[in-house]
Amino acid sequence: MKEATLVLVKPDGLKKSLTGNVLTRLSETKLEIVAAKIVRVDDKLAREHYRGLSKEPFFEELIQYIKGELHERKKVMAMAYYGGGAIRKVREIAGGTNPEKADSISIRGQYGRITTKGIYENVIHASTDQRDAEREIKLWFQPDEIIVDLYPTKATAAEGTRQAWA
Ligand code: IDP
Ligand code: MG
Repeated sequence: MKEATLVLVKPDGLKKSLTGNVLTRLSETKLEIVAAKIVRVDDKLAREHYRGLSKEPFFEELIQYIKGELHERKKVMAMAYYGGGAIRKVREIAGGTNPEKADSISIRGQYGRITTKGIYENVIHASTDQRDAEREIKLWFQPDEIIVDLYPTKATAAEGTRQAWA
């Protein structure tokens, strides 16, 4: 079954010019990129994206990290990848959460690091399961920014957008 997954190149990945490397590695999956953009992450988006981790001791640092406050460019690249087994395939190439423990040929194993302050700079985000993927893609993208119909939408009168997530 075809499914979609959210991929973020995090601020450390952009600062280190790793976008090309990440895209090349992900092209091994033969999945299709169906949405892509560069985003300046505000506090609301950061907290909503990582809301499941709000009780973790590293939460505030994580919010700072994803907003780009630890890297000079405050930006993230957001993409949706689409195809059979997309979530698992991308997670596999991304590697484990802890970049020091991640498979050494995974993206996180190759390019990630733990800072002296203990922040896991692990280059990319990848959705964990279908529920997370849907929640995250709807958070980062509007329906008309994605070239396939992933989830139900409704018409909207809001200025500038024709469709909203149902
Ligand atoms: P995931 O990104 O592999 O799905 P999550 O547990 O969802 O891992 O955590 C989200 C992000 O929070 C991680 O990618 C990493 O940047 C950060 N993080 C997770 N666990 C730790 C930790 O123990 N210390 C510091 N940062 C962490
Ligand atoms: Mg996660």
